[in-house]
Amino acid sequence: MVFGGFSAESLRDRINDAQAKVLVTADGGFRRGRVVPLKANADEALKEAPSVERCVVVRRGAGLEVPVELVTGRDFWYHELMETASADCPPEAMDAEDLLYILYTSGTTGKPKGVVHTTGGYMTHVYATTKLVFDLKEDDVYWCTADVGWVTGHSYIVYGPLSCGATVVMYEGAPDWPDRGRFWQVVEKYGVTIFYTAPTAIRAFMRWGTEWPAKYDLSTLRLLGTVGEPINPEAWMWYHEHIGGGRCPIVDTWWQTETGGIMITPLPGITVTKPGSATVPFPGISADVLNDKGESVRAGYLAITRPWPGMLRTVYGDDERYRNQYWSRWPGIYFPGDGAKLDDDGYFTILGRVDDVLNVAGHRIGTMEVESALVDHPSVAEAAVVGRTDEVKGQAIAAFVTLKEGVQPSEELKNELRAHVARKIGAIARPDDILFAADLPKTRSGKIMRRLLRDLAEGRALGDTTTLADPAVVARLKAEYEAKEA
Ligand code: 7RM
Repeated sequence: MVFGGFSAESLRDRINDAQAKVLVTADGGFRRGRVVPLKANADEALKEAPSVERCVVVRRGAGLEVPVELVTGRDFWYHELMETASADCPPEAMDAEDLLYILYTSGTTGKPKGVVHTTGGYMTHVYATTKLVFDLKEDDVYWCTADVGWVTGHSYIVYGPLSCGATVVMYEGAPDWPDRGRFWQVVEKYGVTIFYTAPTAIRAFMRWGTEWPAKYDLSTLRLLGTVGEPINPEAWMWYHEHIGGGRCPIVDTWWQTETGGIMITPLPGITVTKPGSATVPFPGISADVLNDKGESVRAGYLAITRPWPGMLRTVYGDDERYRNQYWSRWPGIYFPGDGAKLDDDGYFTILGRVDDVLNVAGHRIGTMEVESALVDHPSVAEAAVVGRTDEVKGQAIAAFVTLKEGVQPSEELKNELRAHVARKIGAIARPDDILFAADLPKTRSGKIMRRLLRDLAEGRALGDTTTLADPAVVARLKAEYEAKEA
């Protein structure tokens, strides 16, 4: 499964890594009143994805007019195949450890990791967590606003709720189209009782003002959830009051593509919540906060100390990367890549990534992926990408770029580079800030000092600069960055 907003190149790379034989896509989809040409995008990817033998195209339906080219012998309309298919389709018996799906997620290198989930453990995990974390009952109407292309959609729109037999709202589109009341209109229309979304969305709703939710009847809601990034207490309180009417518990759920399902979360009616804390591990999950030596501490790295049913089984085709990335910091203990605090009550507060992975509006993006896309442009010599705090998105992408000899910096070039990244990866990775730099701050061994670039992007005082090869470089950059802000 690949997120529909990814570029043709991202799709192609994922197909090639997985050596997929069949691609299922649609003619198009809708977003903000526009048509997204999914099949045309897939065609672009298929030009360099020779493993694909067949492509099945779902007709999205009424109102969608998008030209589609079918390659004879390779491409088939789904509805035509179904006309002649037998109605009798016995389910295939699977081994618990058979591969269920591969989902790509960003890591610390330029190459996304193919996270492997299997049939038995994953489904057990998402079934149990959907039922207990969302306190799912027969007459609930459950809505998770994620896109099915991400893990939240896989686990908590598709596999979890459907294995529970839940009534699920699936929504295709944006939260502000045709207007900013869209989500609340949907809640009212379908009588949604359980609502699960991301903090970045809540912060956008806060900006848009309370008049939007106030227009609709939200009294059917009884439980709210968040996922994807830390939720600041202010957003938590706003969500509680203006969406939950002060009566709905909020479950702040911490987990990852790799964990398959929810790991740290309150249980409604059982766990006393604290705004900003994901609270305690789900029953059966063992978590701790450790330092480099593997000692329990109050602030350090989040660690999962025992295996769990939904854990990833490997990185597809790369067992070595799997071992190195997740199991090598401490023997036998899983390292998720997040920092965390633990308080006297055993409550966890997740502090965010401790590696070169950004979390932009709840989407995981590797700084190296964006850097690779930038240096792929003919005008770019070198690029360094860091995250900076953004009030709504959590993090924004700041890129420091040095240009090749003879290339002049300009506004047009900035826009071209932004568009280039969107074309290479997808619109979610488009840099917010681009700063042309004469040079990047490096250590004497030539490593780019991202720490200093982060300080610059955040407008903070610069940390220790004594290991720099040339301290003048960063002083110049600081002046340039401040000039840009002014
Ligand atoms: C489900 C999902 C995983 C990363 C993870 C964290 C961050 C997710 C929370 C959170 C604080 C939360 N999968 N994260 N949930 N941080 N509180 N409740 O998001 O693979 O795309 O991202 O997201 O940094 O490592 S993901």
